[in-house]
Amino acid sequence: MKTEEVVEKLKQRFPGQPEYIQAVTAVLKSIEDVYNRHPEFEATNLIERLCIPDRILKFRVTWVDDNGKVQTNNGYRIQHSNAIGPYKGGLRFHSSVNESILKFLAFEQTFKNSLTTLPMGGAKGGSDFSPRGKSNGEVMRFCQAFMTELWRNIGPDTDVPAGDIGVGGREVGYLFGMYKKLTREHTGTLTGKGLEFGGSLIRPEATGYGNVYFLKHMLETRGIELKGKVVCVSGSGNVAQYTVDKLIQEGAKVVTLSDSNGYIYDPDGIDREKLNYVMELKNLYRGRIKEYAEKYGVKYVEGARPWGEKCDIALPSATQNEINGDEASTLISNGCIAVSEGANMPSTPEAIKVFQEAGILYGPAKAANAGGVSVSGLEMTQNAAHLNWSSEEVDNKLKQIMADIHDQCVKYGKRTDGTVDYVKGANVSGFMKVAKAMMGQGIL
Ligand code: NDP
Ligand code: 2IT
Repeated sequence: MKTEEVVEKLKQRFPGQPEYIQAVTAVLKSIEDVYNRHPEFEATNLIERLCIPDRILKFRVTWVDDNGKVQTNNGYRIQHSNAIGPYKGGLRFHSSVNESILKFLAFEQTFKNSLTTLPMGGAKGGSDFSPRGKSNGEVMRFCQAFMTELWRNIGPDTDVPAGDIGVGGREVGYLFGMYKKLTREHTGTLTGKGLEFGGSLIRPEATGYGNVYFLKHMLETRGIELKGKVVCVSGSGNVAQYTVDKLIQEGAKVVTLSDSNGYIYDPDGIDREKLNYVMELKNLYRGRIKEYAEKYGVKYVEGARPWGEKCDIALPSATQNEINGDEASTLISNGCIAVSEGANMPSTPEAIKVFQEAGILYGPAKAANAGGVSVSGLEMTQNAAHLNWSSEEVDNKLKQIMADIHDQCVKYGKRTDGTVDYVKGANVSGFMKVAKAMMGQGIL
């Protein structure tokens, strides 16, 4: 297998899908050596079977807005691979959603889920509908309409959707409600549910907490403490909020947050009271991060990302390709020693190159943000067993999973000089399990 040849063929077969090609290229580059040591993989064209999703569902979602106008959106579910378990992955509701973005996310999810040590395949879905600026009623009607199409294709042992950008507890609740009504079954077919109807404690916190646990393991390899470090976080949604929460507990100082309009810089650090304000602002009033700057009298920069601010650690937690090569260079020249990805594919290939050449600690998304889907897996287990675990129990399992993921990265990514290539480690480890599972099940 030659990465360039495989990628060229995929580009021609699937034109106009840059994010998908970007994600595939990055993974193939790091697994090429290992793949070519297994001729049995090539003999079954494992690489194409791995890169091309099992199935793409695309449907129209029709709903009525508050003015009585009939609206339509595109709905999707990409079932990438169920080699190691039922399809599993989030739903994204955002105006930018298209097939390329969901294909990259479903592809990445397959390797991420493999890394979690839990039996989950990979999937992603969503819509170009954005909940931003919509009323509760509109969001509910949209979710219900979306589910009237999706429900036949999912199930607790078939495909288990969850949240992602634009899909939080509110949306999962409405989606689950309609699923339950259509199937007349109360099963764990979505994760991220409310605590009263099958949700797991610690699921809202899991991605942000998990990223900080992973970061701490990376820092430990160099004997560096998190306490007292200055951190730039981007985004201000679910992942960003609980990243800040854990960083406050750890005694680090978070100086930035952002949304798609701009970022705030708070030199005194975001403390518990300010974080509570952000959570209320974003989750209850669905306001803009600019309002933080007005309330606390700090700097707000419209239309920019926070990477120009001086920090020791950067935790991108908003969206794909949010750190480019120039921004990565600025981070390095400002003294940044670690980047750990809460968002999926937030660093461009140029940015990753800059981080790796600088020799800083760089934790790629599929390892660093795997805590979210891991606790989703734990939610599935609790639902299947009809029981609930305590916060402490779930958090301890999450800590163990993040430690195991770090161990796998070290095992497969250790360089001859003793440092760890986390990109290679995560990709090779995730890939090997999926590849072996595929080989064991025949040509499908
Ligand atoms: P939310 O919808 O809760 O928050 C997303 C945040 O990112 C918002 O602040 C949003 O700003 C900002 N954002 C979204 N799109 C853009 C954009 N194009 N440019 C700049 N800012 C943007 O989503 P999550 O916190 O759940 O997800 C954040 C990231 O983490 C995503 O990459 C997601 O795939 C990833 N992730 C999420 C997991 C989870 O469990 N939720 C698990 C693993 C990864 P605005 O309000 O202006 O749109
Ligand atoms: O990208 C991700 O891992 C998620 N959005 C979470 C998926 C899940 O099934 O919990």
